[in-house]
Amino acid sequence: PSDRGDIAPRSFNRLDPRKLDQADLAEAYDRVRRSTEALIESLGPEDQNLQSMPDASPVKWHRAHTSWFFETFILKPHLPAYRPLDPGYEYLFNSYYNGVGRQYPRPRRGLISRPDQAAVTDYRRHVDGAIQQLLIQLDPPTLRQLAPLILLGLNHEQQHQELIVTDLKHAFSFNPAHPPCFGTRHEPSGQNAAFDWLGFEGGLFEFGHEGPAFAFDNEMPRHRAFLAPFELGSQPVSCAAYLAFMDDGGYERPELWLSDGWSWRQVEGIDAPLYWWREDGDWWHYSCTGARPVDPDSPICHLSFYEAWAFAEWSGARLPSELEWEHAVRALPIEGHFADRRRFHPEASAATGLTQAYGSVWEWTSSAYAAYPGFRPGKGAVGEYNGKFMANQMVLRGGSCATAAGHLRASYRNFFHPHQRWQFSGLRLARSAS
Ligand code: AVJ
Ligand code: FE
Repeated sequence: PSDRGDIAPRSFNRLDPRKLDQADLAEAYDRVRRSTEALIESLGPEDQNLQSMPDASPVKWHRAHTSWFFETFILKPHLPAYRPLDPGYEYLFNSYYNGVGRQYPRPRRGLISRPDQAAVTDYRRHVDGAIQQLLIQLDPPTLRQLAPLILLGLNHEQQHQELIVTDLKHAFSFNPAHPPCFGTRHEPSGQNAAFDWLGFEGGLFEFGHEGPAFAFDNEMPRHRAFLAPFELGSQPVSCAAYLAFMDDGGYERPELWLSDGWSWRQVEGIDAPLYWWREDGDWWHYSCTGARPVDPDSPICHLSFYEAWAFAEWSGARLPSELEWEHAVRALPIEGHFADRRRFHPEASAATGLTQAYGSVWEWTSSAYAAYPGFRPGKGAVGEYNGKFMANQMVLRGGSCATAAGHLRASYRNFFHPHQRWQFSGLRLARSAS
């Protein structure tokens, strides 16, 4: 299957970018770009233009914007002979980089029928050709300098692969026929091992990314922090546990909720996870493979931070801090249920110990998304990538069933606003050791 490009390369994110030669970079680039196209292979032009809410973007826009990223940050500054395919794309496909210029308003991206799907495919090919040309032309020292930026472009594309899945799932959920959007197989999920509490000793530990391999700037600098002894749930919270919270009036009891969460629940009329509905007394949900009965053993997902927090409160526990999470998973291999399994829905796991830390569902933490001590965003427009979002969002850890394999690591910090729940977001319980 590797010739279809649908298995994401695992290695380039684990190596020192300065040790990647021209052929390594060309291969990594080619495989990541082709894996985007393999993901959307079965989608038609109408599918690719849907935008269901201001937070989400059309598939077609994601395909163009990821190309724009390479064009803006690599081709225009570093390939003198580069000619943009269309000068208007600079404005149209700029997401949020004020240092590059003004941007077409995000909530109206679904109104752009032209460039059409075929024109966006041409744009991707144009950029791909120019990148491959740049890789051939540059001398090895210049290539070594550019390699971190190329890896940023590839990791950016992997992030947008996940957004393609979550954004189109959101759009398709409005279709009363519940057509499948992604995922080639649906299998019964099996049973979980028994839930367990796992203990961790406290102490002074190091956090954040270390070493030469790729990481985003928000995972640095590496720094020390103190943890009190704590315990973590052995597995992500299951649908069965969440149903018990719902049956116990979890959505009707303000004492379980944060004030902002309770207001959000009331204003939005929230009484179940996103994509859930009741049919003849049973809970169903829209999954990427279509309408399914809720499976009690699979991890709960599509929760907001507010719902995760209320559930933890109801359980007599709490959410882990992002540093507790990082410390607990540090020694684990980076394996799990990622997008390469093409299931696009979390499943039960019979494994014991600390399970499903990576993949399956993003885990909300109690940590506000903020700069690590000494953090400085990079210079220039590309410095807007992560740093300027460090207010009013919460950190999620571990990746999901829609994250590209090879994209994650222990120090990886995802972030969303506390009310947002269209990502594959769930939780794992924590408690302070007595
Ligand atoms: C880290 C997932 C919150 O969705 O804006 C995409 C990823 N950054 N392009 C986002 C991202 C730049 C980012 N999240
Ligand atoms: Fe982006």
